[in-house]
Amino acid sequence: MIKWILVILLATAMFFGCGKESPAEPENEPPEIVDTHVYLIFNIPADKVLCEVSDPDGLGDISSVSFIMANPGYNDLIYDLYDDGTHGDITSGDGTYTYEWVEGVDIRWVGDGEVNGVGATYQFRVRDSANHEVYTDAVEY
Ligand SMILES: [Ca+2]
Ligand SMILES: [Ca+2]
Repeated sequence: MIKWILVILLATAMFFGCGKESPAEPENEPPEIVDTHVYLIFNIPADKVLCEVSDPDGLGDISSVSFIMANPGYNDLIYDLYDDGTHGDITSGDGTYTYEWVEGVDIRWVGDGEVNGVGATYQFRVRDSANHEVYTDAVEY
C-alpha cells in the first residue's frame, strides 16, 4: 500500500514538474548602444567615458560594456565600464555605463609600435548573455 502511495506521489510530482517547463525559450535579442560620451584627453583624473545601452531582454541581460583603445603595433587596451555607482558612474542600474581614470592608473601601450598608416582608434563594445556583440564605429583620435 505504501509503495502505491509513493508511486502515485512520484507520478504526480513528475506530471506537475513537466508541466512547468516553458514551451520554448524566447529568442534573445542583441543589445543596442544608445549614446556615448568620451572625455579623453589623458589628463588624469579628468578622463571619463560613458556608454548608454539598452537590450530588448532588459538591462539585466547586459553582460559587459567595454571601451577599447587600439593603437597599431600595440596591444588593445580594454576597459570595462560600470553601472553600479563605482568608477565614476553617477546612477547605479540606469543603463549608462561609466569608466573614469583615476590618478595612479597606468595607461601603457605594450608592443613594437610599428605603425601601418592607421592612427589610434577607440570604440565601445556591448555584450549580452547570449554573446551578442555590438560595436560603435572605431573613431580615430
Ligand atoms: Ca539580449
Ligand atoms: Ca549608471
